[in-house]
Amino acid sequence: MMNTLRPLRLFQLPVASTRSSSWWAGVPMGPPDAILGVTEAFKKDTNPKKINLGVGAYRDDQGKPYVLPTVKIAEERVIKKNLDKEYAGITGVPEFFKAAINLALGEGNPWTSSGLNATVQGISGTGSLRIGGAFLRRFFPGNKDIYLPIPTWGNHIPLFKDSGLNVKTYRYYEPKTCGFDFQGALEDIRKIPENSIILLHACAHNPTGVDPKPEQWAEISKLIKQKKLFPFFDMAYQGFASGDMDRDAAAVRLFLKDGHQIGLAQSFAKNMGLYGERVGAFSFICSSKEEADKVMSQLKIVIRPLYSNPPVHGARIAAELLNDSSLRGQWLAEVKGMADRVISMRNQLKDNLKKEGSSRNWSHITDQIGMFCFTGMKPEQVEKLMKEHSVYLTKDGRIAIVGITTKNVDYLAHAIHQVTK
Ligand code: IK2
Repeated sequence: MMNTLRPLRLFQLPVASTRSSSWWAGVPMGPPDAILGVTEAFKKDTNPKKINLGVGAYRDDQGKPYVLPTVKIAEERVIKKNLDKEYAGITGVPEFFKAAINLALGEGNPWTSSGLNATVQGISGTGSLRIGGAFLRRFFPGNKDIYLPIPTWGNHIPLFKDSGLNVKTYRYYEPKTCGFDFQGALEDIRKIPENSIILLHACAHNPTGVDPKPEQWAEISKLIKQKKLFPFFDMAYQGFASGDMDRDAAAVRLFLKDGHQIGLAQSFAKNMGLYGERVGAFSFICSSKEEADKVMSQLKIVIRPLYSNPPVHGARIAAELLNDSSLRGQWLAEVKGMADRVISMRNQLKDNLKKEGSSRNWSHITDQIGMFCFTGMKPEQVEKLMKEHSVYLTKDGRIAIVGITTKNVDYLAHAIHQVTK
């Protein structure tokens, strides 16, 4: 005889009587994240040759996540100190955020030495940008419009919208040359109404890998000054572009020398490999110490209801690294090593495409800088690359060069040639 008894449910969930009575019935399904969604698709692929060039996270030449040796040493030192786990202040770990802004502006720089900076620890680059966005929403005396380059890091748009700013754009990238659209950028910046905010990638522009040349930066700075715009720098890749911290911070320092007051978000995700530790800083450089003190007091009021105070562990590691001159020297060499590996992978990819017989001009692979290359591949070519070759990247044709290794570069060049020939 068939047993008609239902299995006994020990933990029965309360069931809403009708669908529409649920609080969340009206919540629509959201799309996967444009960048992190690529990793989800990659994980599901069973092809042993698969390559993930979606997210910008550095891999060593074995394709493995890389913990910098100096970060390991710094972390061991932090652990040996046997510190307590009390809350940091609202602004974070002072030894960290003071060293962070000096790394950006240079040791002994006139701005921090005169107390003109209001600097706080942020939750990596994203959280630091968000602090800036929230503060500008509340206090920016202009029109609350922020102009972003097209294209820009995908998260900038929702981040500034959610901060309550009006997101607008200016031309930046020229698809025909896969390079910087200098004239387009100048034309658009000229049209921006006075007293607006303009977002600038300090170096290694994401997603294009295209940066203005020093003389172009000089002209952009002059124009932004003339137009009375507020420059907000996002510096997520200091050291990662050229391997040299000072060179990568040149645009930020040039703007300050030109007399701008700036906003600056810093991330230590890439240059220290502290991705998940969420280490960053946000600063305003003000016109007087008194003004900086007032701004600082309001930054605390912005942060307190957001997350109260930031996590301490990663910031302590970064502080150890930045404040010990010998460890710092070793760290700088490691950053240079990462940047050099990226440059070497760019060269190998370009050479292998040539060997494959590609007649296309791939010089932008080596002209562009930083973690990413904006290949110029069309969405249908990207689709084919993923479906037929298991090479994963974002739909805009961006590849994270940091995911290329000496072992997969041949396969990658072959796959790119197949979809672009
Ligand atoms: N700003 C820019 C320009 C960034 O590129 C990033 C990091 N993006 O990395 C992910 C990717 O594009 O694949 C950030 C800010 C913020 O990074 P984080 O919050 O990790 O420091």
